[in-house]
Amino acid sequence: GSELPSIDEYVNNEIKQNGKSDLFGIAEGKNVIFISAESIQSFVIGNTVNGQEVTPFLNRLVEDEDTYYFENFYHQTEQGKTSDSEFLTENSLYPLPRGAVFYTHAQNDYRAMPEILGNEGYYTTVFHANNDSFYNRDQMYPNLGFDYYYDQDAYEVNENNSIGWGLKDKQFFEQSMKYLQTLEEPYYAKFITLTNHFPFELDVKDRSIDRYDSNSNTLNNYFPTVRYMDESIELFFNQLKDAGIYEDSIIIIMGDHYGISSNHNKAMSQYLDKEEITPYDHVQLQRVPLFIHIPGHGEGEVKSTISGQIDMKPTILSLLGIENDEDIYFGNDLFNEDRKGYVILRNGDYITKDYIYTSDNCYNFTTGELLDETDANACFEFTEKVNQELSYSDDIIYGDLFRFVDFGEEK
Ligand code: GP9
Ligand code: MN
Repeated sequence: GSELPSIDEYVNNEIKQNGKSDLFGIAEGKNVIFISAESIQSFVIGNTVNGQEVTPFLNRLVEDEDTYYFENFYHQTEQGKTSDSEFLTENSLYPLPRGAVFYTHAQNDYRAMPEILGNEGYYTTVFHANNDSFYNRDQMYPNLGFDYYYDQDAYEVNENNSIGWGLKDKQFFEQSMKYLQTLEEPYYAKFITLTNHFPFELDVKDRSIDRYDSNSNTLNNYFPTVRYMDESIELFFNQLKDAGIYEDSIIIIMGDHYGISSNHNKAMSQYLDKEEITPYDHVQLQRVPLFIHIPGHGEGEVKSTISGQIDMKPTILSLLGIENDEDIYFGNDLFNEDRKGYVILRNGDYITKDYIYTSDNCYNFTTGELLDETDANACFEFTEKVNQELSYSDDIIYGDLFRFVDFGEEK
């Protein structure tokens, strides 16, 4: 493995951006309400099933003048699924190629966003109606600097208000409000939804749209549960407005990882009206929605920036006007034009504005066309950087390298 000084040098030269974005500090002192949206993929946004919109609320949010919607935003998770997406978001480091870093490296030193925010006077907390030891969160959250975790014990859960993995999302948001209203501002509050989880079970009375019709029950069931989540988030927005929290907050909604695996490619190709799901299509299906909603901002738009979960920490800190120059991380501020120009999936695939690299092939990003060897050369040039970046991130975790650095904060 590498030593920290060489990693630091690499990050300074290759990853860190020059200057600040125009949005630096635009949300200074505001609450951050972060919704980790279970298993939602971008292909449902703006799409229909049986002639009905799948996500009417989120579709309106895409168009909202206070929202930035990122249409080329990729999840970068592996086996640790939700916990990997949390790890990426809080640390701007990659999760591990195997297993869940939340389980295997929960005792490491990190320099996570909750800790940084805590040093800036923020109260930091997670809301999620599951057992606190699931994914080792009871160990990992305090280590990442979270002040408190409202786990399943904070909620009234019974047979009527739960399905599948537990408390239904509408109940989850509603029951969270009484806690949210007592938090000292400013706060960073992460809400992790649960209902839109494989195998996408939902009571008939909670289904606002019909299931799809294909050979995959998983895909068929997916649409009504995605719609249910869309409605839950809409209700939550209304509750935030009613409670007077909305104006003092920015609201971020991010998909955590895919919901429909490649086992369902046949049904997926039917739904998307394609002959087959190519390796290119498979990579494009790893896009998850990212909404950054800044009440009163008025300048929101749809962004095509090639981006991923690794970018969340630098982006949020920049919006809040927090300098973090000494830190070591692998993402970029989404609103700063000076970006490294590629996003890496955890299996080594990567995406640039021109290319998609997957299983030793390169495709034209826009057309999906497979490139021959000559045309692919410019694409293959990224491979070395990509592997270097992943292995540096892994070295930090395997070697617990941050225990050797004082990032200048008080502990
Ligand atoms: C578990 C929930 C779902 O608490 O976050 O985890 P997943 O199976 O999606 O990784
Ligand atoms: Mn998940």
